[in-house]
Amino acid sequence: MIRPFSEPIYVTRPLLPALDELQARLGDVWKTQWLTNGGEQHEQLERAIAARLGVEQLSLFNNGTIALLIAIRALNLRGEVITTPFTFPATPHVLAWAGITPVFADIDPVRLTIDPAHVEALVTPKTTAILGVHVYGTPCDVDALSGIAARRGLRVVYDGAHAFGVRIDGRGVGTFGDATMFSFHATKLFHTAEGGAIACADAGLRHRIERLKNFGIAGQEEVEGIGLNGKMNELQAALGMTVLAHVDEEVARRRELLAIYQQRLGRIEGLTLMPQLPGVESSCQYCAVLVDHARFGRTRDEVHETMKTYNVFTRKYFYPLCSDYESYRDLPSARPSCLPVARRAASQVLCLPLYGTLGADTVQAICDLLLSTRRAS
Ligand code: T4K
Repeated sequence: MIRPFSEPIYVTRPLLPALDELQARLGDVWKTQWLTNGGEQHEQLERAIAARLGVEQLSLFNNGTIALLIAIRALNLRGEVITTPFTFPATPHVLAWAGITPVFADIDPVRLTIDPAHVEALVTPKTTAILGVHVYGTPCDVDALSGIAARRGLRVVYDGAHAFGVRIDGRGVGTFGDATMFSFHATKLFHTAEGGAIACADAGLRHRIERLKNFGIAGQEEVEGIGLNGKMNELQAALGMTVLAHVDEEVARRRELLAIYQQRLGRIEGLTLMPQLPGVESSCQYCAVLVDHARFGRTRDEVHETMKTYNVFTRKYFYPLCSDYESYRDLPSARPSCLPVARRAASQVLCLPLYGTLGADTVQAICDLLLSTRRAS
């Protein structure tokens, strides 16, 4: 018999190093009396993350959303940008905040990322860029997207909120396209409670990004461009340095747990786990499973609700589709008939609990519970 868990099990929990490790770093911050505007912790973290991600230029931010907003501004994107509806609201919202119309393209049925086969037909004279999302850390088809961009004279920007540490054939995912955003929110593999970064290859772009994230200030008596405040502070950076020291252990634990999910659920009729693409090193950010009602015997929503009654809080990342939000649903590209693959994914997806402190036994019990939902009447 399956019993409810005594404590709630969430989709994720933040990596929290021992408090004294953080205290030691905070002691250093206190000594400097320097709390923000690019202090020592910030500098250390920026260097450490650039090295870790294998990117040339990296700029830290107070969160991923502002980072993406600033990158879009620094690239001077306008008009229309082709993006995916299968994402967190931040992705289309930054476009809309920048006065850009998001144009939704359908997604690839395996990767669940923007489908290059649908992108080209959506290009118009107003299109300035493609904004892909590496959903759950599965990279977009970066080669196909850069091919389209080169042919049509477009920029490519990636929302890599889930893709910390992802590599494609050994190359950091942040080296593809013109710029890539990473999120360091508490729910991410690597985090600074709230935080983010933009990676890019072009030093000139980095310079514009740095300026725009600090109000456009070029000197004490000079302001260039209409900037915002996107700075990461020293407390966030100190937390980041402490967390970074433990990311490898966290990834190793998550890999073990993902292997259990794979072994227990990988061959079950009606369940599809996200693919491990050849040559791709994963971020182990989420454990997403697609539940096919006809073949599994239960809908995704039934599984979600049943698991909740056992104290397991799975999440429907990403339902509803962004194209169904009130702000976007009247756009021509938001028509449901244009986005059949994304609609199916949004109706089937469930993110299962995945974090380093989740025990292997708990994952086994979560699998027992999920599989038992088939038999429950
Ligand atoms: N692009 C994409 C593709 C994204 O997924 C995101 C963010 C962004 C852009 C924007 O990046 P940021 O501006 O956030 O840097 C969470 C996160 O808040 C959000 O960052 C993330 N994606 C999204 C996928 O998940 P919610 O509304 O689901 O969070 P919440 O508060 O329900 O947390 C989920 C679970 O995590 C909780 O049930 C328990 C656990 N949790 C959460 C927090 C905040 C903790 O254990 N401790 C915590 O401190 O959005």
